[in-house]
Order: sequence, then C-alpha cells, then structure tokens
Amino acid sequence: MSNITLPDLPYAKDALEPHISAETLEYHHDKHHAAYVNKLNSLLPGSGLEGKTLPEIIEATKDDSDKKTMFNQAAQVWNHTFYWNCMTPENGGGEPTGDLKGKIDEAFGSYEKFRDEFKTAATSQFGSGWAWLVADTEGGKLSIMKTSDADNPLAHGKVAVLTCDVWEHAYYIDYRNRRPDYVDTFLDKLVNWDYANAKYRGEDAGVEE
Ligand code: MN3
Repeated sequence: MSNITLPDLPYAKDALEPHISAETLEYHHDKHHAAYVNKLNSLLPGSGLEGKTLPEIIEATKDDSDKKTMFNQAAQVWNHTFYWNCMTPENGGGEPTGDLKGKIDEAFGSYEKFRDEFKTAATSQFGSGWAWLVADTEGGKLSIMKTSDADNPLAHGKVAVLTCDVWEHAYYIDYRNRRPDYVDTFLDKLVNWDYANAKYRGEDAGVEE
C-alpha cells in the first residue's frame, strides 16, 4: 500500500518570483520532493509502518541504523511540506507577528538578533541541511537549530516553528553559490509568520500537511 502522498504547493509555481523562480519550484517540488515520496512509498510495504503518519515513521526510524534510508525519505517529505508552508507570496518576511513577536524578543533579545542567529545557522550549515526556529514545547522557549541532510527537530523532541532549506537544490538556479543572499531573501521577503505562529501554538494551520 502506498500511503504517503505529495501535497500540492500551497501557491502557484511562479508565486514566489522574483525571489524564488518557478523553475526552482518545478524542480524542487515536482522532482526532489516527489522523489522522496516515491522512494518512501517503495520502502513501506513489509516494513510494519504501512498506514503510519510521517511523524510516526520518523519517530519509529530515527534511532534505527537499519532504517536510515526510510528515516531520510520520511523526514525529507515532512521537511519539504513544512518548508513550502513556511513561505508566502503575500507580504512575507520581516518582523514577526502574533505571539512570536514577543516570544522572539524574549528568547533572542530582539528580532535583529534572532535574524542574525538564524542566518548564521543557515549559512554555516556545512553541506546539505536545514536551519530551524524551534520550541522546546508548544508555546515554549524558542531557539535556533541547524540539522544535516534530512535530520529535523521532530527527531530531537522539538517543535518545528520555521525552516529554511539550505540544500543547494533550494537556491542554486536562482542564487548560484550565494547562499547568504537566498537566506536574506527568505527572511526579508518570504517567511509566513501566520503559519509559524500556528505551528508554535500547536494549531492546525488549515493547510495540507
Ligand atoms: Mn529541498
């Protein structure tokens, strides 16, 4: 049974232009994200994890070296869906709104300090990986983390609030080797703070996940 599906992007392919091109989203969603879904579905039959949700598969495989390939696919499927929802074509980026405004000031001192710390995590991640804003618990203390390859906050008992994909396939068509420029654009033009606030509070954001 193949039970994991590829969610549609939450906006049109060209909706994030000029910041992220339709060509990037075509490859990133239709090729990369789809490939993780397909590979995961090929591994599920006979694994005992058929019919489980992505967080359940991630939890069941995270500490099992024999299931590393399945963990990598499941985490990458989850990470990408989360990443798409972390961006918006409508007035994205800049200072946070809602609960996160005060909570970010509390945790980091100011939005600017949060921004510096998030950007440092995203640009210093060596090789492929992800930068995250995470919380210890829903509504709890915020911090920054970076993860390698497919690894994510779920596997470390953290609540994911915001992420930026820093694999080269996320930015190479539009930014070539200029990862810092891509991260600046993500932070200043694309972040969907409404979605991040919903995830921080542990609420259904009303989007396909
Ligand atoms: Mn990616």
